[in-house]
Amino acid sequence: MTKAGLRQGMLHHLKYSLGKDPAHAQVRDWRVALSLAVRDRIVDPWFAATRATYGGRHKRVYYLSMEFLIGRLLEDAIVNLGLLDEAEEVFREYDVSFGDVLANEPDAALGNGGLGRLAACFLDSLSTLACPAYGYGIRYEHGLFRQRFVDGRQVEEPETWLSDTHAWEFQRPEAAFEIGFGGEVAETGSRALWQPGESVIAEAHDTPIIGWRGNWANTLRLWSARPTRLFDLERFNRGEFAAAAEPEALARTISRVLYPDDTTEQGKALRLKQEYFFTAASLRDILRRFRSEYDDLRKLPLKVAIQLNDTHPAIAGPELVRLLHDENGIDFDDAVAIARACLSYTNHTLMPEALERWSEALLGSLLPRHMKLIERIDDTHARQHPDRKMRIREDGDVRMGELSFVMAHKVNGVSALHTDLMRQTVFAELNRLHPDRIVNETNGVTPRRWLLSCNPRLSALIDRTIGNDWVGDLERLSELEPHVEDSGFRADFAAAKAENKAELARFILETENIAVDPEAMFDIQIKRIHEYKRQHMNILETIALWQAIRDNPDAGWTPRVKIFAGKAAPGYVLAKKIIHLINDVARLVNSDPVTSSLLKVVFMPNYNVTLAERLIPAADLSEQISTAGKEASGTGNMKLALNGALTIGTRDGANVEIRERVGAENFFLFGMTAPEAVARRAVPDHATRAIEASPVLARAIAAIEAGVFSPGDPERYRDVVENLRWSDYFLVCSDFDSYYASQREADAVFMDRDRWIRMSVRNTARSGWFSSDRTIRGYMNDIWGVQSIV
Ligand code: GPQ
Repeated sequence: MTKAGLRQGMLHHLKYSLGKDPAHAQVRDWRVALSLAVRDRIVDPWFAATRATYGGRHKRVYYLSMEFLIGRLLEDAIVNLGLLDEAEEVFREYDVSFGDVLANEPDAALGNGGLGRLAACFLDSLSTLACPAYGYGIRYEHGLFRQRFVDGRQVEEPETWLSDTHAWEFQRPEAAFEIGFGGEVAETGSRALWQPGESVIAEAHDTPIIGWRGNWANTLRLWSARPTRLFDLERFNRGEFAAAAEPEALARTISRVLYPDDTTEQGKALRLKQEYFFTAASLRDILRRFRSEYDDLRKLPLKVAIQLNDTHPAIAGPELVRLLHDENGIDFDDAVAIARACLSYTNHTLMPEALERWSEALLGSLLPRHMKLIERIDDTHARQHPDRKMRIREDGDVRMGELSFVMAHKVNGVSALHTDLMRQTVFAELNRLHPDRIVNETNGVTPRRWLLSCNPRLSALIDRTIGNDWVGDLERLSELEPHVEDSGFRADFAAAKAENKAELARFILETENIAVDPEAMFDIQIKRIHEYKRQHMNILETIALWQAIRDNPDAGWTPRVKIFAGKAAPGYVLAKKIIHLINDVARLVNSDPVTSSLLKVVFMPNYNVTLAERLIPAADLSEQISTAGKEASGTGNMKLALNGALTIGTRDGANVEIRERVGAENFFLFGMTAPEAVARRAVPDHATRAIEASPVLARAIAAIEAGVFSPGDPERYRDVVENLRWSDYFLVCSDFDSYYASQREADAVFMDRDRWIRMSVRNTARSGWFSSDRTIRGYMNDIWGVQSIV
């Protein structure tokens, strides 16, 4: 593919798809024309991949996920096709800013956070590894809300990624299935047949996902809902115009918006409808494809591996049993065995409030046949294991984690620690009954987006130093290690970081109107706002630091810029309070002339994939400070370490494995271990005791209580403070001193610039294992039983 070819393709689309000539083209026109030209280049490898899969009668992987946090796709596709230089040159010819063209693409936020972004990284790796796979999800009309701050408070606005031309997808009106809800179950003899009371049509939209080097493309198939009957003409003709459009509006509600929760369960009937909607459509599609090639449904597990990304698609178990048993006459026990051999389940949290449960009443009314099948699955399993104490059904609820476990042949956790805790806690009994079922697959991130594209300066240095094979084989980064002794290399490494920081400083000035010192330590915490992630511990430490600097401004402090970004679930009052507090602290601290050259606090609004791509390459310090035992894995921790940030972190999730790999001496560890945290929580008054024992913490809390950050409104943070003092489930107070001390250690090391850079290089050089290519290989071998096609 040459520059001329790309130019020609783009001009063709500008003219024939958009009806514009170059002289009048706007940035959007260029962006869409380029996207279509790039998409054209993907179609051939995409077809070839499909043909190779059919031709070789290969097993396929189906990744079912409520969320795919894909972000922008254009640069990724260009990079994977190796067309970056060509595209840049073409735009230079037309005097159009390539950066502006890329920035014109809407950020597709079809996910909340880590879980959705993991699914997106997996898509990239599945294609890179030439693993025949489909991603299945929902084509939300509105993705995750847009976040703004009004007087420091989070305000949510609808997001409209589709209104600005999404150039990647192919609509497939022919790939449509009718999905039913409610109604009755008719039992005739031993057979049961479900007659739904209402139904909607699930319509497919396909986005091809090209892998690194452009050799293989898989499909992301997203379902949108439309009514079975578009429009009630009779009512319209009677003059009932709004009523005539009602069936349409109702049906479309199902794929209207992404639920904005992250690690909290949202028990809404619509959510359950969404879950069944996309799961049922995907299973029908999977069976249709299987049947087009094979006729014996009993052989399904030989050709089909279905991965459930958390319990959101857990209804796949009973639905597949229903399809096999009710609709195809396969004996119930066999149907269960076949379904189980196809299905596997990934758990992403142990937090009880995040484990999905649906009431039997709701399930029974929305999915009456499935409810009966769940009872039968539960009873059969209980009969097979008479010593079992727990059941899938409990207190009138169906526990979706238990259901998923029972219906899966493999269940995986997402870091070594998390998987161990799964075995010991939520799934202890099931693990005893099925000791081989739980496996670990530590998360990973795609090096294409999270190093090559987002950090061109560091990538270029790595290329110059060890060649570019690392992009498809991230462990090759270890070849950087010997260069840590080369002062020229260290200087270049430091320069790349410095330029990234200067660029971010300019962006912060432009967008937030805050001047930050690019030489200061950029200390970054970016993730959803949640008590367990402890952004409030970070802001308490910030307050304590500010107070300490004011006490003695000339004590040789390490200048810091504290950067926060992240969204709070709209209904999560305390998380929103934490945002408000951070913004209040920022306002006061940033205007304090005493500390202004030493400390700045910036909360960047509307955290999304695009913003992450800006922040991560500029980070010096990565905040991974969750209460031990609570963060299943984390993936931001991996992205930041890969880009040379040093971690300040607890022994939680994948932090443990990051520390093992980068070396304890290159990691700022603090805080209790998971078992220590459990023990500490049992100590009466643990928080009050910790506050009493820590004058630094007590003073920081006192300042909040006195209204220092909320002048005239000292009550504003009463609930935050009361929670810390009297409950503090997440042990902010008990971990505070250890955290504060670790921060001061980071200060000291940062002053020794050469030492910091050596540590930073080692973080990059030793993070290669955290590639999602490695993770996907693990799933292929341990869970799916599929191989790369070469
Ligand atoms: N995670 Cl249960 C989410 O992003 N959303 C969720 O609803 C649940 C989990 C995260 C989890 O908190 C992180 O520790 C993981 O790294 C991530 O999933 C991917 O496994």
